[in-house]
Amino acid sequence: MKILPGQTDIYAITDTRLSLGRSVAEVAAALLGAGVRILQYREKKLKAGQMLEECRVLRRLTREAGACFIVNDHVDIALLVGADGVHVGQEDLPVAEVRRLVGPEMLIGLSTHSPEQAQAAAVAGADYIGVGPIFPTQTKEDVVAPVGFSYLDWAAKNSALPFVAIGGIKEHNIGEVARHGARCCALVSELVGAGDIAARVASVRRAMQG
Ligand code: 3NM
Repeated sequence: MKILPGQTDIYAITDTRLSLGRSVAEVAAALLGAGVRILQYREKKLKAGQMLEECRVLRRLTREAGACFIVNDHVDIALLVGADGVHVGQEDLPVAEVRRLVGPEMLIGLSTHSPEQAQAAAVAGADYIGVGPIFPTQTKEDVVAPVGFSYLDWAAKNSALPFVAIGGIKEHNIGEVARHGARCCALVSELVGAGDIAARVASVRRAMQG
């Protein structure tokens, strides 16, 4: 089901390496059971065949939960499993070319790190953007320097597209991110690395509101 950042508060992203030995299916089921409505599959170190199998499972789980399923980077896998969207970075296939492959319906998300990139994303036809990294993060390799709140403040005022704040967002700082205008936050390690994922989703949500 297509759901955009801004229509929901939490955007969860998988990373099996941070999941305390649990499978991606187990983690996804816990996140969806806790009411997460956008789930992105992001596994950087696996072979395409294994990614396809895992994405088939996550597609079924997200469909049953009425959630939105996004695949990171791999347009081919997104198409094969009938994902709701694909998310790309600045150095992946350009958004306009991804659009030619996926057609008009599939959501395209683009990671951006500056106002210039946000404006270009809108021109290129992205449906939403990532705004980050807000804080330092260990989760993404080759990540750019944190943009702090300056780019987030710009996005909150000026972004033509729905946006999701990302990068180092935790229960203890998400309230501040929300106060800077983020209506949707993406979290990786804080959610998939929690012993009790349902409890963590609930406490993160409370912290975001309050
Ligand atoms: N993209 P965590 S930061 C996947 O700035 C990703 O575009 C980023 O992981 C960006 O919540 C990031 O564990 C990693 O810090 C976020």
